[in-house]
This record gives sequence, C-alpha cells and structure tokens, in this order.
Amino acid sequence: MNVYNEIVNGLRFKKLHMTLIDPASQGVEKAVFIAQKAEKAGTDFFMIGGSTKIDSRLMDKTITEIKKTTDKRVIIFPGSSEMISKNADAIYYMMLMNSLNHDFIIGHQVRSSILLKKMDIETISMGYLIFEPGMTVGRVGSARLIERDDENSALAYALTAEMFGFKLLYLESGSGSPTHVGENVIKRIKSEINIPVIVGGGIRDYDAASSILNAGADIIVTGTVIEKSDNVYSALKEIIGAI
Ligand code: 1GP
Repeated sequence: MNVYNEIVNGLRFKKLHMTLIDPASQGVEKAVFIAQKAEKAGTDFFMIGGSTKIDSRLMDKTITEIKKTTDKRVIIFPGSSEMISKNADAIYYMMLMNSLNHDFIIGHQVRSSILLKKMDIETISMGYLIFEPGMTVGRVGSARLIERDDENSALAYALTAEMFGFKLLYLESGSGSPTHVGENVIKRIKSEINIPVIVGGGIRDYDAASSILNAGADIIVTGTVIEKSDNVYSALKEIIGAI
C-alpha cells in the first residue's frame, strides 16, 4: 500500500499523529533516539525536514538511520528542492500557497520533478498554508501570513487546494510558535472540504492537541516539544493521548 493510502486508511479508524524531526536541529544519533521514543509513545508517521537549509547527505543519513529502527513510514517534509532522499517512503509535494515568492509556489517543485520521477518516490500533493506568527518558515517562505482566526481567508485557500486536487491540506503556525491555528478556522475548513487536514505548529500539550482534534483536524504534527523535552516519551505520550 502506498503511503497516502496508509494515511487515508489509518484515518478510517482514528486520528493520526506525525512526529517531525528536523535533521538541522540535532545530530543523527539524537534524531534516531527521538524516533525510537516517538514510536514507543504511539506516533503514526515520521516527517523529516524543516525550513532551514539541509543538504541532501544529512537528509539521507538521518532517514536511513531512522528507517533502520522503525517500521513506521518516513515522509520528507521539504524546505527546498535539495531536500530529497531516495531512502524515504514518500515526499510531500507541497505548494506554499500563501507565499509571495514564486519559488515556493512552483519553483522548487519544477526543479525537483525530474529527479523525483527518476527516483520513483511517492509524491503526496499538499496545499501548505502558513498562519501568524509563522516563525522561521513564514519568514523563509515569504508568506503573506493568515491571521490565526481568519476563517474566510483560510477557507478560500482551503477550497483552492481541494479544487487543485491536492491530496492533503496543512495548516501551519510555524515550528515553535506560541499559538496554534484557531479552532474556528479548523472547524470551518473541515465543514467545507473533504481532503484530510493536518495541523502543526505550537502544539505542546494535551489541551492544545485535544482542542485542535475536537475542532476537526485529522492529523496533528509535533516537533519542538520533543526537541526541547527532557523526557521525549512522556511528553509525546501525553499529546498522543489526546487522540
Ligand atoms: C512545524 O508544524 C510543525 O512545521 C511542528 O511545529 O515544532 O511547533 O511542534 P512545532
């Protein structure tokens, strides 16, 4: 079964949690340690990537080592056309829809398409929307940020994503954000579109995870909480408990 079908199939039974590991934030050994703890805590998929520049060798190495220790699927969450590895199970083929920079809307995608085809890696098309405060990814991606509770603007983008045929929609506040996307936005989008909605950025505890899930998010993503925590297992176990 391909990775996208695994996601969709998984969602028939429960909501999902994805663990984001940014190879730029720690060494390979620590990345593997985090992956092991996250799997034990019940995460469903791994996303490897981030918005700061990572060369493809580091991506490769991190993905290869993580895949040695887990059966969970590993999806690339690319910040640029260079962040590609043939060792991953799939890659989010993303459009940063509210970027002011053409490169993030279609440039990186065009530059990588031939290589991705040659690698025969599964591409999962995804509309990617950045909300305030946006953090590093908002800055790097030149995003015209959407206010966290602006449901009308968010809905217009979400419908566009669905009409373009994207398979997933990602609502992002930025890694390490002090806030997360407003529950009203999630609820409104979920009432109007059918593709799975991923929410990430600023989810640090059970309460945040559960209010996002109750608002209708299908998938939640956490990254910072595990990078910063002394006890990766219990921090994640609490968040995944909201599912
Ligand atoms: C970032 O949405 C992800 O792209 C995760 O955010 O690091 O705040 O968990 P955090």
